[in-house]
Formats: sequence, C-alpha cells, structure tokens
Amino acid sequence: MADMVQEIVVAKPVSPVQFMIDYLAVGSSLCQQDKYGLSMMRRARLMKIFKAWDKNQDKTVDLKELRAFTRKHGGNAVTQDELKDIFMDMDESGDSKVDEDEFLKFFSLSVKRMDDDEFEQMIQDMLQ
Ligand SMILES: [Ca+2]
Repeated sequence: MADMVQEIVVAKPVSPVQFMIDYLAVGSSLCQQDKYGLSMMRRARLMKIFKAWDKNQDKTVDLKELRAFTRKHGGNAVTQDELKDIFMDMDESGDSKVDEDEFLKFFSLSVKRMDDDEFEQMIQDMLQ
C-alpha cells in the first residue's frame, strides 16, 4: 500500500482512482498512465483496435479504412454521415488522417468512466 501511494505521488496519474484500481489488479508497470489518463494496459488494448483499423499499416487511419472496418464488423448501427462525424471528431488536426495520438486522445475521453469490465467488453465488441 505504501508503494502504491508512493507511485501516485511520483507518477501523478491523470486518474488517481483508476490508477489505484489498476495497481491492485495488474500491478505497478501496467497501471502507469499516459498524458490522457490511459493506463498502459488500456493503451495496449486500444492500440489493437487502431492496428485493426489501419489496414495499410501506415500508422494513420483514414475514413476509407474506418468505413471498411465498420462494414466488415456489421457496422449498420452507424450511418455514413455519423461515421464521418466520428472521424472528424477524432481527426483533430484536420488532415483527413487519424494518427495514434488523436485516436488515443479520442478514446481516452470515451473510456474514462468505464470500469475495466465495461472497457474490455467494448474492446471485444469492436474486435469481433
Ligand atoms: Ca492507414
């Protein structure tokens, strides 16, 4: 416990509560958070999705790739217009490409209030 408190003081995580939960669940190294408050564990899981989207592996996702992915994964839940809106939300720099940073920033907001079960369920749903 003293170790954990020590690490919080040193690491100053964006989400201290999540940090504590992760610390107890997965240990010291995987609970470290990036600047968006994502733990290394969540970050790694999200990057799996990013890689699944990034079909041509150029480390960015364009709208075509996102479309192809949602189509393949039964993405009738969102319309083309909605998908474009989501894409534009992610594409902060407006260069029609979503890079890892933009992707992680976007998802860090959506997953902030999820507990680990909800988070894992979302990942599973998206990778199905
Ligand atoms: Ca790409």
